[in-house]
Amino acid sequence: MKFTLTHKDSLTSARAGMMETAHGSVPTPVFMPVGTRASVKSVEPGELKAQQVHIILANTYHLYLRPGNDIMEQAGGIHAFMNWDQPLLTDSGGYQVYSLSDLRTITEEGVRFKSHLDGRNLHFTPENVVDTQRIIGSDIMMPLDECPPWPADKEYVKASGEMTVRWAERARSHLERTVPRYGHSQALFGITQGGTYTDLRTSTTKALVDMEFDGYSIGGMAVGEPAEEMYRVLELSDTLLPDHKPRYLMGVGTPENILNAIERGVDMFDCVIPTREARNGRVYTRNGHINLRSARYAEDFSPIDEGFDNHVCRNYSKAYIRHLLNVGEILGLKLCTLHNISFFMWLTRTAREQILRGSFREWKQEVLEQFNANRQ
Ligand code: PRF
Repeated sequence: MKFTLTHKDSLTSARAGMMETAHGSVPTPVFMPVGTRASVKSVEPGELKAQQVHIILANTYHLYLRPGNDIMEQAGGIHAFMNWDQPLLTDSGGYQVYSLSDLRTITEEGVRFKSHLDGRNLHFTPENVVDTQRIIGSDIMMPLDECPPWPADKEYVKASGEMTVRWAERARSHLERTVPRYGHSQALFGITQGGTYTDLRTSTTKALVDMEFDGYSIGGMAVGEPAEEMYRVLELSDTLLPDHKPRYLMGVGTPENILNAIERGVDMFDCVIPTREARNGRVYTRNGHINLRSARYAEDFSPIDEGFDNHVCRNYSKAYIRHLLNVGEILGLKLCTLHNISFFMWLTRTAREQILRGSFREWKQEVLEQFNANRQ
């Protein structure tokens, strides 16, 4: 996988780049909508492209449970299965095992757990998680890792981070012993851990950088730590990660988190916020988020964000979408989802334009001031 660093901001650590994957190029910074089970809930691939989505994320844990490797392989991989012909990244499932499954035991070998669906006993290892991602056929794969909770004591985070590094090494060696199944190349990133401990974050990051992955994911963040702690870890990571590889902050975040992370050198993001919150009626505007289920919008025939140039704002009013949500029409969820995806894509796309123009810092400040002005 090729990553070209197009421009580095002179006032901040923000970067504009271009990532080339087997299914096409991705301009960075980029937001990746979440399609956990091979679907960005309620939205078709063609509609994602119309919102200028370049790359989506799916999950090894969920796809391994259902439909399972056998069906995924018969389908010819995830791109053919879901009719998405653009780049796709898979998370390794490590994080989901910790958050979803029952009775998990982590050993040096891997993680044993019970499926949250039917209680089946399952075992993920750094090797079989690579095998599953070979079968899924994602363009960018993640190694198995452990994401410790926050706070966690230092001894635990140290041992866990060291194991994540050994697991990354095993994933790397196994990758080299296997071949892509569908004729396209697949990249593998390393995931840094170490919590918010400076020395531990430094040592895991350095060890992974020495192994030369195609890119680096910053894991273990957005697990309850204060935003300032996360920003401090990003500033540290910025000094340790190579310039010429993409950097992905896993599971982040709000528009404010995203802009602050871009300022600190992050290139890629994924988060359920735009899609999950849409299904609760929360939609994003340049003046902050609003909840369309509220009765205050019952007679408001203006668009979600006046002057915001996207499909939903050009064609539908708040009153109409509020009505759809109010009576339980599924179109309501879909329009909110499309709108929020379009908003997050606008955010990272415009950040890139501003970086290229040399005006990122000023723009970011204006966007956040406007976004937070009417905070309720
Ligand atoms: N590891 C993996 N996936 C993740 C995370 C992680 O640490 C996070 C961080 N909260 C989100 N998704 N593999």
